[in-house]
Order: sequence, then C-alpha cells, then structure tokens
Amino acid sequence: MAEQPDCDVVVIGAGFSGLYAMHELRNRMGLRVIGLEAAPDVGGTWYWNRYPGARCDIESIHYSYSFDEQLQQDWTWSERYSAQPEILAYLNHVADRFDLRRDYRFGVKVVSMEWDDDARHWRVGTDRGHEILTRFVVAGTGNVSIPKEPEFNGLESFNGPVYATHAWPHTEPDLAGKRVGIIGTGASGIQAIPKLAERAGHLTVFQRTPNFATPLRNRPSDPEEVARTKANYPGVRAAARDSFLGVPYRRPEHLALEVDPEHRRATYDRGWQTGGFAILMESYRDLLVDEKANDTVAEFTRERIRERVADPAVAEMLCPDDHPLGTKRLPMETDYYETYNRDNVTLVNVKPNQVEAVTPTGLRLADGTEYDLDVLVLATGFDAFTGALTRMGVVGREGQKLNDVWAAGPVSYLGLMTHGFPNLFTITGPGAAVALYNNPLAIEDHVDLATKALQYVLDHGHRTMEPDAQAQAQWREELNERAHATLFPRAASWYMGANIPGKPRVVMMYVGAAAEYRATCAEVVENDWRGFRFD
Ligand code: N01
Repeated sequence: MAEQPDCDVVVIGAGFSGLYAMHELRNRMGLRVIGLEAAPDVGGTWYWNRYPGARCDIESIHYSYSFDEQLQQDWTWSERYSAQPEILAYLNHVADRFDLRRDYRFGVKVVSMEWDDDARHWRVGTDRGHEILTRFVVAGTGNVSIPKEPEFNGLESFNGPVYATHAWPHTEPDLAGKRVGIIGTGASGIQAIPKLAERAGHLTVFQRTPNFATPLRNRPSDPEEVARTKANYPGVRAAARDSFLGVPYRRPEHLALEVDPEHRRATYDRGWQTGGFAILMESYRDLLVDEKANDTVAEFTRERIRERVADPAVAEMLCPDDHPLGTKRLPMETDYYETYNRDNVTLVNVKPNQVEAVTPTGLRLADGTEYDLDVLVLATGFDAFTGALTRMGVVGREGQKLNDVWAAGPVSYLGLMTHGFPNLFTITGPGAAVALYNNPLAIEDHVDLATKALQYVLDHGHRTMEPDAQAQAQWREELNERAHATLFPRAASWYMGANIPGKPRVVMMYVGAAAEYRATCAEVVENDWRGFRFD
C-alpha cells in the first residue's frame, strides 16, 4: 500500500516568509501544514542577528506585513527604523495573534529532502530523526541566513571568545576594558562598530574593502505620520509596491549629468539629510545604470566621509573606489564615520595585507604584524541566496541533486521553482524580485504566488507542478539581460555570489522594479501558468 503523506505542506523556516506561508496555507486555505524551524523560536533572521546596533534600514511602517489591516492598525512602531528586539517582538506578536506556533517544530533542521516520483511526495528528514512525507514543500529559508564559513586558520586556537554578528549571544557579553577586534565592514559591521566602540576598551576594525554607507537618520516615530499612515495603509502599501525599492521614495525626474554641479550638490545634500536610501532612490534616474552619473554621487559621499573623519589617512582608507555606489547593498550608518575619531578605535587595512591567521592571542596579518585581542567579532557575511537551500540535501526527480543542478549558479523559473524539483516552492528564491526590494513585501508577494500555484494544482486535480526547462532557461537569460543593463555586475557583491571564494559569479536576483516582476508573474498566471507543467 502506498504510504500516505503526513501533511499537505511542509513549511521550512519561521521568519517573515515561513510565518506568512503558515498563515496562508493553514489558516486561509485549510491545509494540513507542518512547520520546521532550526531556531528555538520564531523570528528567522531577526531571531539570530541580535548584535549591538542591529536594526532595519527600511522604515518600519514599510518593513512589516501588509496582509492584515487590523494587524497594521493595532501595531505601532516606536522608531522610524526599528531595532532588532522590536522587530522580533512584532514577529512573536504575529505568531501569537494568528496562532502560528502550534504547527511548528522548533530546534529542528532539515537535513534531507528526497522526491519520491512514484508516490509523488517529498520525504523530508530532520536532524532529530523525523521523517515527514508531504506533497508540497514551501522553503522560507531566507537569502542571508547561512553565514559564510570563516576563512581564518587557527580560529579554534583563539584564547578568548569569538562572537559572530549572525549568532550573537543572548546574554550581552561584557566588553568593558577588553581589546576587541572585528572583521567585516558590511551592513552588519557598520551597524555594530559604533556600539562595540562604546563598550570595548579598545576596538580594532580589520577592513578589507571599504563600503559606501549613508546616514540612517533614525528617530522616534512621528505620531502624526503614524496616524496618517494608519488612515491610509492600503494606499501606502500600494505606493510602496509600485516603487523600485518597495518604499515609496519620490521618483527622480532628471539624469545626473543633464543638470549642473550646483543642482547635483543640492539634490545629494537633500538625500543625505533625508537619510535611508533617499540619496540613491530620489536623486537621479541613471545612478544605477550610468557609471559617470554614479561617479557624481560616489564622490559626494567620499567628500562627506572626508569631512567626518578627522585623520585624512583614515578617511582615505574608508573611501570606497572599487565599485559604483549602490551596486553593493548600501549599508546605513549612525555615527559610523565619527567612530574612527575615537581614541579607542583603530582601523587596519587588510586588503594588501590579509588576515593570515587567528592565533591564541589575536590576529596575524600576512606581513607578520600581530594584534593582541581579548575578543574577536566576525561580521563576514553570508552564503547568500543558495546557502540554505544547498545545505538541505535536496534530491529531486530521477535522483538529481539540487547542488549539482545549481553547480554553475542557481537556476529557477521566476525564482519560485526549479525544473526537476516538483512541488518545491522557494520563497524569494534565487531569480526572484528580492534584495533590491523591501523584504516583507517581496515575501508576501512571493508567498501569494506560491499559494496561488498550489491552489491551482489542487483545484485542477493535478499531482505535481514544475517549470519547463525552456522557460527556466529563458528566465536565466532575462535575469542576465536585466542585470547587464545596469552597473550591478560591476561589484564583487553577494548579489553576484562574489563574496564566497569559488562560488559561481552569476546574477542571483531579478534586477528591476518589483512591479514589472509582478506583472510578468500575473501574465504567467493568467495564461494558465505558462512555462509550468502539471501532472
Ligand atoms: O555581510 P557583507 P553583512 N577577510 O557580505 C568582510 C543584510 N543586512 O552581514 O567586501 C577580511 O555585506 C567583507 O569584506 P570584502 C544586508 O542585505 C541588513 O554585513 O569581502 N574581511 C565585508 O566587509 C546586507 O548586505 C541589515 O572585502 C572579510 C564583510 O566581511 C547583508 O545582510 C543589517 C573576509 C561582509 O559584509 C549582509 O551584510 C545587516 C575575509 N576573509 C545585514 N570575508 C539591515 O537591515 C569577509 N570579509 C540594516
């Protein structure tokens, strides 16, 4: 007798993606769902990344779920950009409010996922020895959820504690009087460094590549703005969804080089004062497609760095010159540059002189220079987009391993499904409109697409759904074409897989406005899921 599935859907992850998927699939569609989450509780990225200074850099009224009007009315953010504890509290509130925890198993990692083509179901294995048979899997495993493997010899020999930003201890470590070293100056490092400098005896920042960072300008929520937003949340969300970044920034009218330098200076000053992504999104239309245009905003930013950092040599070390501004994820900063004016902070350039080894007492650079440290902090980034999905032992039709199929870079159709892996939906998977688009909205859009697909399969009495190889190949071409019409491929970023040694360098996401992506998806749906095949 054929084995019966244990449930209709396994949802992997209890972050923004998994929680909303659980809500839609179980509460709205009435399916039998089992959730699996590696952490002991809900929150996803906001469960793990609790380092000092962690907060979102998309305004909270936009960086939140839009699917439930009453939830929007009942929740009020205390700051313009919420800190990690408040975002985690919000996700806990959502989990409680919609009773989402009930069907989750926490502290459970998926270690294998095999498609049984005779039975037409997935066999999901966990590190706790569970085996769950399910018709569908919805992977809400996140794009920046699996840390990059540390590349430093001797890490285990270090006498003091090593803290990673992505797995910061729940009890805040006492850094008073300690010599702390941090490696990494991406968005995580740039948020953590000013806070660590306040707490440590001495902080040494080991920087390989400087990043452009622009002011966040956080402040307490403005009650009038909150009231205005709550009076028109549907309008606010529609405007956000229609914007390139998923935040309703004002659309720029001009090209950077068609106006005079005074115009540019005034425009960039305004963006700098507004904070967040305004300088990139509201200034000129061509900043991400024309290198000469981008040079103007890049130079403006370098000038601001030079103004804020007292020592000109340190300022130069902090000035990026190897990528156009915005082509690496733009970190947002609060007091970051002033931190280098403190007596207890030292910046070390490890580009020409790489970190060779961690020693029992600190770090050794390639030229033999040693730094004595009591505490080491790693803010070295993530195996983005593919890290989580390729660590779950996914084996699809005819024994194909996902890792083999993605060996030259991930392939998918719409970022939603991969040929050869039926009934596996990847929420904001590689190839979707994400990373350049406000995550909670990107996630909601994608969960909606996945649940629509699943409903279609059920309504039509199909057993499986997967994309055609040809549609998938065309999607890859479209991703490449779109990306190569912009400056994004110029940067050695995680958008391109370039931050991990040996990882294929390919564009990992849809570079374009989410509205265009949604229109493409809507057209696919209207045409009976063109490009997908059903059985
Ligand atoms: O990681 P990153 P992140 N030796 O990859 C350095 C999101 N996020 O965790 O550029 C020396 O950006 C590396 O140097 P280099 C956001 O999407 C959001 O900071 O490779 N250095 C770089 O400086 C973000 O983009 C928020 O030369 C090494 C750093 O480590 C994404 O997460 C907050 C090294 C890694 O930077 C990832 O950000 C935080 C080595 N061997 C994160 N290996 C908000 O919402 C790596 N590095 C605000």
